[in-house]
Amino acid sequence: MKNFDTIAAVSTPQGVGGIAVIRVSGDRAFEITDKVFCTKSGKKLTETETHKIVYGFIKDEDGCNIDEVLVSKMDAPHTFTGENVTEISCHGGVSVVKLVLKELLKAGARLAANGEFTKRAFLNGKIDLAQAEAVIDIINADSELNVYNGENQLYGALTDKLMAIRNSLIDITSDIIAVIDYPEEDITVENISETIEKLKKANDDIQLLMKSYHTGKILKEGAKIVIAGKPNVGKSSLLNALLKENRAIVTEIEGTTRDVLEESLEIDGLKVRIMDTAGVRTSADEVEKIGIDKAIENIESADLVLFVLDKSRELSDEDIELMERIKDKNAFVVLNKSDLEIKLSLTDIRKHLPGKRIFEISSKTFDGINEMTEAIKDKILDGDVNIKENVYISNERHFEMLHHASEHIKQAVIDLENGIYPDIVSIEIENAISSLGEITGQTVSDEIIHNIFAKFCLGK
Ligand SMILES: Nc1nc2c(ncn2[C@@H]2O[C@H](COP(=O)(O)OP(=O)(O)O)[C@@H](O)[C@H]2O)c(=O)[nH]1
Ligand SMILES: [Mg+2]
Repeated sequence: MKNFDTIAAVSTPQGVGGIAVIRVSGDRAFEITDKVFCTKSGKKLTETETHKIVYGFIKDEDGCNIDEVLVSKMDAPHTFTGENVTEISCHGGVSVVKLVLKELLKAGARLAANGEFTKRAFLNGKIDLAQAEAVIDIINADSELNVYNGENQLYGALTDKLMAIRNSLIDITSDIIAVIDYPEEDITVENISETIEKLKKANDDIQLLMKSYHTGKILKEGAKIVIAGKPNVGKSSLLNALLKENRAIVTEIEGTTRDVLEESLEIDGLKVRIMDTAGVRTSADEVEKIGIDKAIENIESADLVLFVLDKSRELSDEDIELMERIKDKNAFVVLNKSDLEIKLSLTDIRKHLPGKRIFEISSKTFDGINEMTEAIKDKILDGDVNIKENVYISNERHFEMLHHASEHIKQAVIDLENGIYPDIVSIEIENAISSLGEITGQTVSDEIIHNIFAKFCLGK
């Protein structure tokens, strides 16, 4: 454990609540807390067993009671920060909390900076950088599946995978260094092809992690689902049906929705961002035209398009034009108004959009909505049913570092195949190792560490 000063901060959110927790961490955590905390028996925290909860009062300098509290006493190193920690649970009023913290600061603690508790956990070797970043992800997660991903990363699932790759690269480097050190032991063709195979395997493992970034990003940011179709097919009604509330304005007047309306929704723990767009048609109205252009832009960048058709009307040129646009996109065909008489021919739709899944729904009676919602989730997660158990790259910094590592390994393979000197090859591999180390924090600069923890809020 490194020797830092003792810090304190409120770890629960600002505002009024039943209780609030103030955390104190550092060598002098017990001694400082003892200065402001009194128990009935007079027993000090310094004399209390570790990992016990003690009842008592926080008092000010004049000996007046500030609050009735419970203090958790935890000895280093079995704490979040790896240091001595006390956690004071007091009543969750804004002024009470302020007073308790003020007394702790007077008693010798320093107010913690943003993320300083987690930073200490990292600096004291309790967690690595990827795990520290998982703490931010868990705190910021706004969907259930994203919480699971953060927890898996926090418990080391990503670290373990990175370490395995890193260790294999270290083995390869030592093989190569042996060749450099003992050139008299000739490098055989078998040796080289074996090394190349090992490097390719390491690269495959990295590629697998990089591929998981697509899902990781969707878990974190939510998938973008765009509802598209010509006017009056029931796009806004579908948004409302999915949200189970009247969010978008629905009328029988064509061109009602002129802007893009975005709403978030959780499907079985998966966050999706659903956009209702202006109906695509040729319009003379300037404002509607802008809305239509935006709709088209959103169709282009969607993770999934819900292409809505009105089942009670025959296909029009506008429908067919839109079908052309979404033909090669990830899209479902949604035949809305299934409660009305059918005028649409499925064969015609299949002719224009072969292979696309077709759902028959009614935004009025909600028929078929649940089946479609489930299918949306499956489609977005690409049929992956083990989301809760797996770990997905969800951080752009991690993705970039994996990319660097992969490039260095690929270069090492090319060099070996071209008979380049082993010392040059080993530099490539070392660069790959150091890129992986930037994810876990083994080779990262102070500046990056600073930037990561600055993103935390106070008390974390
Ligand atoms: N019968 C029936 N009418 C619907 C259904 N969905 C929408 N509508 C009606 O169709 C009209 C256009 O709906 P709206 O959601 O504004 O369409 P948008 O222009 O595509 O957004 C409105 O009068 C809705 O009440 C449905 O499933 N069944
Ligand atoms: Mg609309």
